[in-house]
Amino acid sequence: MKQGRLGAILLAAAIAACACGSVEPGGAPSPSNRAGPCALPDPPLRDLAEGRTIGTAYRSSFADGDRCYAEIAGREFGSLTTEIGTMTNTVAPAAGRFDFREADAVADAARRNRQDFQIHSLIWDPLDQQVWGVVPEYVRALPDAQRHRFMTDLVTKVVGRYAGRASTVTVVNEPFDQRGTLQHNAWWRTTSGDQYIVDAFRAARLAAPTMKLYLNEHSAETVSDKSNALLALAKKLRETSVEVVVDGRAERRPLLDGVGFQAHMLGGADQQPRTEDMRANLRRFTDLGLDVRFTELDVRIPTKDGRAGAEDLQRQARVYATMAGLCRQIERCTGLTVWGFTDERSWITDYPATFSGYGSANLLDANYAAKPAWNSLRSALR
Ligand code: 9MR
Repeated sequence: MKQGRLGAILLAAAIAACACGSVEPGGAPSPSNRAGPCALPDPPLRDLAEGRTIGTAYRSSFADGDRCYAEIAGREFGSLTTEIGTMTNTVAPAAGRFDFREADAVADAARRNRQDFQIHSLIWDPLDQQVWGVVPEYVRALPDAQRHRFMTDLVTKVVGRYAGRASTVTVVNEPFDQRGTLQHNAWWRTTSGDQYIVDAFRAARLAAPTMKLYLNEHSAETVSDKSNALLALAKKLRETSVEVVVDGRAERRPLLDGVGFQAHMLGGADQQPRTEDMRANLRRFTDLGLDVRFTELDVRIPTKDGRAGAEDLQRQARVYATMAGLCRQIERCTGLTVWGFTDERSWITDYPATFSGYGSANLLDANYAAKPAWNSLRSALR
């Protein structure tokens, strides 16, 4: 929903009248003051998930002029993840120029709210979404060896900058196609094989030895050709180690700590994978001593003129609860990150052509009111 001038005036009036739990400048949000348009039931979501972090993707530009976005993100979630802040085109928009404003803004918001900070999708080149320009043209134009050097430098710079601030980084995102073949993208072409992945992880480990390093993939929640390939790569990275210095002592650490399963789920009738199938798949990864996490959870459902029906909203609520319940059952599941929390600000509604006939994927509606999914997720975490 785009804000017109009238919308902006109404929003400003709502903010002026808003008595909702306030985020003091430089302070943590107050969960006790929960009246007003940004209110949600007590206790905050982040307090329900014992031993696990329930986080959200975050964009600082969404927070500007939208008090409920900033307030709910700060109050309800235990972690903030850069939605775009650590993408190549955001941090390295032009040759020789780095721009950390967005990533710093997310890190600062997390610090103010006493949240975990996670960085995301460093080495990623989505072949099916080249229009997004995640890998800028000047990077594509580099000869392979120079692009490889650029890649390791980028990882070193970004991970090094947030060492001690970010708990976690998804170093490589979506390396495989659906058949489990490595995508022949701009990063792959630097080594014509999986060596670029090993090199990116090595650079990350050296830049921040104690940061949790994750490999991230979509549509790999159940056993499939793709998740088989992901498992083999995860095993290789887990079995490869590098010498680092931690607390003044030299030690060897494996290149991989965890695997992120994006969990962009579908909530239409008969569209959900069986929980047992997901559990069996995730166990294969935790058996390697790896953590797992749902890193981009959302559940898109059929919509007509942007509206979802009651049955689909209920089914969506069950999918969110299933994913939370599944994570609770798996000891090494560190939690989940929702890929946005309101239908007002969601990549699903931002790109309607990609998900024609689907939408309404988030926990709160476009007015920040709780959908059935919000309540079912809370119940599943208790
Ligand atoms: O949600 C993100 C969207 O706003 C950006 O335009 C896009 C390109 O930077 O990236 C989206 O996030 C993606 C994530 O980083 C990786 N998995 C798929 C997500 C949705 O495309």
